[in-house]
Amino acid sequence: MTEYTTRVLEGVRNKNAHEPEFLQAVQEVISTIEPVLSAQKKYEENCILERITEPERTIIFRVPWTDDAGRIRINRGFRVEFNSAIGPYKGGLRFHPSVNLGILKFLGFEQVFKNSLTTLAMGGGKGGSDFDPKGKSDTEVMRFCQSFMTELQRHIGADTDVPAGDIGVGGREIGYLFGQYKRLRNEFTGVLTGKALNWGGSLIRPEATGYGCVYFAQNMLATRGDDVSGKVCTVSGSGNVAQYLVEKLNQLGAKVVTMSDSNGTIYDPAGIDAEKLAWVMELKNVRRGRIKEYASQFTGSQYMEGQRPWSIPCDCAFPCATQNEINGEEAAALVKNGCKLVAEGANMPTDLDGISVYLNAGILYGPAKAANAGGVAVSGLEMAQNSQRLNWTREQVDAKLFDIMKNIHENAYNHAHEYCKDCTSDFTNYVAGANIAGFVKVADAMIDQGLV
Ligand code: NDP
Ligand code: 2IT
Repeated sequence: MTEYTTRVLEGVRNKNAHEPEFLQAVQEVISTIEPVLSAQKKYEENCILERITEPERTIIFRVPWTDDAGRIRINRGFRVEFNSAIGPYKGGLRFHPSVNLGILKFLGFEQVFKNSLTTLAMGGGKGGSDFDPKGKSDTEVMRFCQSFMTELQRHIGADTDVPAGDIGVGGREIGYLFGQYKRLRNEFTGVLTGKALNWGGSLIRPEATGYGCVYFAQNMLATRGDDVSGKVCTVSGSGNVAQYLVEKLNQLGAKVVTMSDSNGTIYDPAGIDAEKLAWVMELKNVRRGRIKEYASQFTGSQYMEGQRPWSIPCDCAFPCATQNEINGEEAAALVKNGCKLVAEGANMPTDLDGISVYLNAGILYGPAKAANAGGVAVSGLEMAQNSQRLNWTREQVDAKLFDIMKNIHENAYNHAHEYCKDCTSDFTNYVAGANIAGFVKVADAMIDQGLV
């Protein structure tokens, strides 16, 4: 660490001591972009690190609603508008009981660099609530969303801040949120992404994060003359990202042997093929059931209560559930069992120890802000279609997503090889490459726009 980065990190730690996930995300970025900070003094002279680690604006609000029994419930709502140097704030909303300011600041901070990598004009933001949609009726979810949007609407807009989905926020929630925005503002605009196709959504948006993550993995494998066909893959999660990631892996001839939820993991050595995946989609999206039921449905599979998938031997691992779901020991187990690639569909699923394990082992490691950027990239394409009042075809959007992921890989690869001493003809430090590439674009825009 240099004097500058040590000082900034110390300051961030002092100011945000009670936000461990935010500190983790900041430490990962600051410790890897040092080569560019040393080469280009303008960033230090303009106090870019001090500024980029402070959200431009944080909104915290009360969300009152009534449940089906008529009882009054109160949740806390948030929107962290982190950085608008390269475009309107853009990023998802998370509804989960674990949500707090520190978690949304980590997600908003990551989003700044991720959105920069997409090549589209989007700043970074994130929001959500400690509301738990599990076990709630549709009408309860609707009343909650309406109350949440009643406050949020005064802070967002198609050219200001454009939220989308994340954990616990899918098509149903985006629908209720959009309906309330339109009612209060009397405007039909692209203020949210992830909309349904019949009222302004984009084809491929639901698929985009999962598909994009597999495209990124393919690009990494290609640097070693390899591809995913025939690979045994472990996947965590069974939500939006995991489902479409499994779909794409199946299409490309890989075999996926695990999926999970917050209660446990199912292991199916025969592979979760297209037919079984269709059953999982119905289970999770329509019946809103638990992954445990898979083991009773499909013989030869087993349910591992309270366990994550990382002890199962695989060639490639795709964490698609949540932050810090792979620690140092689990990363070491993956490597020991022969895993050659980790591509992150979730945000910050590997902790700092786990990342060191991957880098020391020299495996192909695609960090979240590069590997899962396909979701927000297609959100950017949804915004473009809304502005044009036109809809592109499935093939057009998928081709653009494919090119964007190729571009992100190339950009991260080139920045890694330009700046990082540990890169060789056979090893690329994509963590540093993605962080540096994402940082430079935002930092230069901040300098251009003066001290704001
Ligand atoms: P969903 O709500 O659709 O699915 C989340 C999945 O992760 C569920 O299987 C859920 O299990 C599991 N999960 C959630 N929290 C935990 C936890 N604390 N421990 C273990 N498992 C958990 O969300 P998404 O698929 O949209 O999001 C998954 C990840 O991908 C998140 O990290 C998100 O930030 C990231 N991401 C999402 C994008 C998108 O476009 N949706 C874009 C880029 C990243 P359960 O049902 O038990 O809660
Ligand atoms: O983490 C993410 O990139 C998302 N949840 C998607 C954000 C978006 O605006 O589509």
